[in-house]
Amino acid sequence: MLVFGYDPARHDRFQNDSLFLGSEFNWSGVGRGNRWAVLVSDSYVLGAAHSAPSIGSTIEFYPTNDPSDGVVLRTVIGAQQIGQSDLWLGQLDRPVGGLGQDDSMLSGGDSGGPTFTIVNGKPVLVGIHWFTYDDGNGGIGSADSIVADVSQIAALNAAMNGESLSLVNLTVLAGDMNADGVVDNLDVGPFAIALLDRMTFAQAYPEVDPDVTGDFNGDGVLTNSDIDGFSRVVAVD
Ligand SMILES: [Ca+2]
Ligand SMILES: [Ca+2]
Repeated sequence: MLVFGYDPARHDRFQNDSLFLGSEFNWSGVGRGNRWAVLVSDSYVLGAAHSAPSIGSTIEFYPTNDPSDGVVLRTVIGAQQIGQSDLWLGQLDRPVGGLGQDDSMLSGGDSGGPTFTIVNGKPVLVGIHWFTYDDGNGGIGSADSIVADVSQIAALNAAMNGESLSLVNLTVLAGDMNADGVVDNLDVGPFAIALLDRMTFAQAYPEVDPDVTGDFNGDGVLTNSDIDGFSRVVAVD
């Protein structure tokens, strides 16, 4: 992955710089050893098979963003490639206990590095940077995987000896304008703000796309024509 305008102070959490743009989040599950490895459960990590940590190697995890503030060390004791993909699942010698949960990292030279998106204010893992062997034009190419492929999820869970991935439901709840998971009277105010002042709404509810959550007539935008539909779901709930 190429980060335009890359600046270690802003983009590399291991620099422990106050400018780091992810400083508000917990990156404790993004580990590194001789290769990247990101936690997906208490004792399993994901990476790229072509650039995976070797068996017996040590993975370092940092409970805070500060690499000088203590380190948690674990050893890779097992690994397997998921199907024919470049997705790699590694097993640690013992659970990390409380690390991980919300993590992210962007870096250059990053095979095995994770990609995240923010859902409900927390980073959610969406991909591992890996290598594709066939670009469809007779060559080879590099791309991000998307972990949320159904067959890969099943294969990962089956290989984790009773541990499992925590999946996030990205289904949009129509009318949940304040993103609290329910549609009720508390959504009336935000709905009105979205209609009248998009800038204010975006600042108050950055995780909500009003043209998706507030679109009740299916034309892809929130307008006064959606008031009737919104009123019905609020009244029902
Ligand atoms: Ca709501
Ligand atoms: Ca609409």
